[in-house]
Amino acid sequence: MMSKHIALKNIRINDPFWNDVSELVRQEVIPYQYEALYDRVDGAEKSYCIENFVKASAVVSALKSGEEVPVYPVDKWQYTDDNCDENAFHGWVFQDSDAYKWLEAVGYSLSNHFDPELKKKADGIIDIICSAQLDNGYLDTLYIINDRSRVFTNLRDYHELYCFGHLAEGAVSYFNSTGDRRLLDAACRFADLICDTFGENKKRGYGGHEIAELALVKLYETTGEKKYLETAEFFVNERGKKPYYFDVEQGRETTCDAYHYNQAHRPVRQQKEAVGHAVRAVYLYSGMADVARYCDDKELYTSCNNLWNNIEKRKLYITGGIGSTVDGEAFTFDYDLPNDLAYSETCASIGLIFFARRMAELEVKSNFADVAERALYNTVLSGMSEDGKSFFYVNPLEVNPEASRRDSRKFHIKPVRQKWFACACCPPNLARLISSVGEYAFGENSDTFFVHQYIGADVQSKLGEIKLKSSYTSDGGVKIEVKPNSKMKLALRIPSWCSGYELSHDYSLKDGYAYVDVDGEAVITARFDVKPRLVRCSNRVRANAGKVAVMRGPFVYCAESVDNGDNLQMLVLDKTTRFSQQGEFLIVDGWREKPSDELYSDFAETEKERCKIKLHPYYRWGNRGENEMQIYLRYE
Ligand code: FUB
Ligand code: ZN
Repeated sequence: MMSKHIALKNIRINDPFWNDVSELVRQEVIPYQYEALYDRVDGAEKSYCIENFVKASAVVSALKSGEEVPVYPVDKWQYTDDNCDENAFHGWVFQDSDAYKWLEAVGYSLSNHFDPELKKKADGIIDIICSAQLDNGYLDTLYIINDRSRVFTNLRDYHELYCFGHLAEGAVSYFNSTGDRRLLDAACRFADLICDTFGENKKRGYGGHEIAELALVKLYETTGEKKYLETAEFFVNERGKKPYYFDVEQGRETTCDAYHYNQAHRPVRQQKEAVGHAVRAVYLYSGMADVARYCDDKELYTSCNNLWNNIEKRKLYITGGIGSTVDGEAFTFDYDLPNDLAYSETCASIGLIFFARRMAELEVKSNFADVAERALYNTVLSGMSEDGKSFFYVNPLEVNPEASRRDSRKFHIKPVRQKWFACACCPPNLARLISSVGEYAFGENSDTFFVHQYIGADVQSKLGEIKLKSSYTSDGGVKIEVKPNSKMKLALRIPSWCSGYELSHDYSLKDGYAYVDVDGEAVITARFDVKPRLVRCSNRVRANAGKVAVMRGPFVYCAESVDNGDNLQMLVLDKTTRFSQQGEFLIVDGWREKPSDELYSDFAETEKERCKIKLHPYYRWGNRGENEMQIYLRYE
């Protein structure tokens, strides 16, 4: 059964938990990131983002007036003050995308809460971006500033199609909330150039970092222009064919299987296992699901399902994180989920939520929204500090600050959130996801309104008015007032973690949703049992053998040394424990082993003493200074 999410302009979020988070994004994160785009944040790594657009705009003016424009190299991933001319492009090759993601977040935020000052700032950035676009529609500051003759010559490594994707997503968001077409027109002009450049009997390329696929579909949805969908379909279908385009563009022969990192090792319809760079993967799979939907492509849908199942059943951290290794920021192999080496990039969980929504729209089954919930309430939220001023890129499940400092295999594991990153993909991604969280919560089709996430909101559905009040995150309670236009169904997801629930009305269960018939105005209440529980991980996951995790509702909990002392590995949880709650903490009984300094000795039971173990929601960890953290604990 197909469905579609509800457009943000028809949703007013009104939720005790999410109001706080989205206000933090609106009042702290968005203004902070605006300053970061202009490199005005003390102590933060420089982004050069707006600076590049300004330089590109100067190049465009110079070209228009027939002036000679210098050429600089286009052979680096990161251009720094040390390795390039001061007038050349600076930053990472995908630096433009930070501005686009920020604009996308602003678009969503304005549709929830109109703020003329913020709109003025966004309009200023849009002016600069539009002035940096070449006459033929091309818009990527690296090549505009450094070398116009080299555009689209290295699709594998350089991110022109990726930056285009973010431009298009930002433009659609901004247009939908403000009606302002300028950025949308710029995105369409770039899209037109891309459609003219790539396809059958044209360049047979596709992006090394996917996203153009899903972005072209968004442009198609917004403008109705069929060629955008056709080019998205072309990118999806062309990917991984031999000879590999990434070899062709380098003038090399294809001699063996390669490009797993880019999910281009074989045609996507033959891919069953999620491989390579995790963010790229889930962005691609999201685009595949979009194309499967609009082209009614059953075979492609089967591939999406296979890839989804591989992630959900074999490669997903309990926190909704994906990507088990820093090496290529990538998936590894089935059941390989190390806690202390995890990559689990914030962007990857965000991309997983994109994929989940598209899968749920193709076929409403609760496992999609279950996974989205896992990612949302754990890895995504942990990506941002409580004051909205610092961020995690990597979201490990176990941290020892000394290891992060001294073991190069763990240098990517930061024990405290960072102010900003030169490669700042995650913070603006977080801002756009949180500002549009309503789009992931609800769906509709011709006769059913779906509640995927229990986020309090007033929703104008085409089926009627829905007012959802939620205390889901604290006591599992939900109240839904429905004013239907005519007979309809309300479908409520039964969270997979929930062993007991009550619903005020009769219902029938299908694929994890409770369907309630609504005929006339109704108030439906539900309560999901959110009592804390112990969660077991498959014993195929080596890192977690003999250990257990604690969850309450959608939240994963962790131990931090600030509450439990150092050496969290010496804690042992009493599996018969009764949990008690102390504010945001859960208290459980357990033992603390006495340290034993002798490296090896004859076996004897380890001495231990009774203790209370204090657990904190994972998403809030690391907000009280540098300290150890551990999700999985041993138990007896
Ligand atoms: O390559 C662009 C972005 O930078 C990726 O999505 C992230 O993983 C980071 O590598
Ligand atoms: Zn990221």
